[in-house]
Amino acid sequence: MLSKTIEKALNNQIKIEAESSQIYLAMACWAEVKGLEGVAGFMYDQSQEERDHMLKLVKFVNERGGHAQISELSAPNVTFNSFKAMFEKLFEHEVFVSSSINELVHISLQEKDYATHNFLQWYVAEQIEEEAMARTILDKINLIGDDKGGLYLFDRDIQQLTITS
Ligand code: OFO
Repeated sequence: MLSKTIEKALNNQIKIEAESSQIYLAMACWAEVKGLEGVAGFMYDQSQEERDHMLKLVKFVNERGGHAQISELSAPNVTFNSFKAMFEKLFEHEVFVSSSINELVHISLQEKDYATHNFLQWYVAEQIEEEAMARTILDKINLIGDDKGGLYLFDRDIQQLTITS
């Protein structure tokens, strides 16, 4: 059984994962209309992964005697100044998600909820991977700079960077 404190904290994370999915979906659309099919495909996959993260939390909350809340979401950014700016946002967002997961882990220990603590370890591991992937992408984008040919190759290769969860 979840305490009210844990239920509220998990529901907050459900909203964050849902917003992450929307943020990456908006990035996918922007990349697609800009003609970068590889980047768009990568962002569609990221968006789907975030939805899966959300659903995993939804099921956990409901199975543990709580009630998962499906709430209104903040509208994401739909345009970006550059691909570099877009991937900087992605990286910043993943760092934000990691800190939110860390806070959840902290609350689960305070509440002595070891089942939730155990459940959250999957998210801790996932965030390490996602931050690393976002950092790798940023490094590559920084190397490319404004080179159009580099961006073309990057668009071709980015799908291989997808880390499955
Ligand atoms: Fe990439 O954020 Fe979910 O966990």
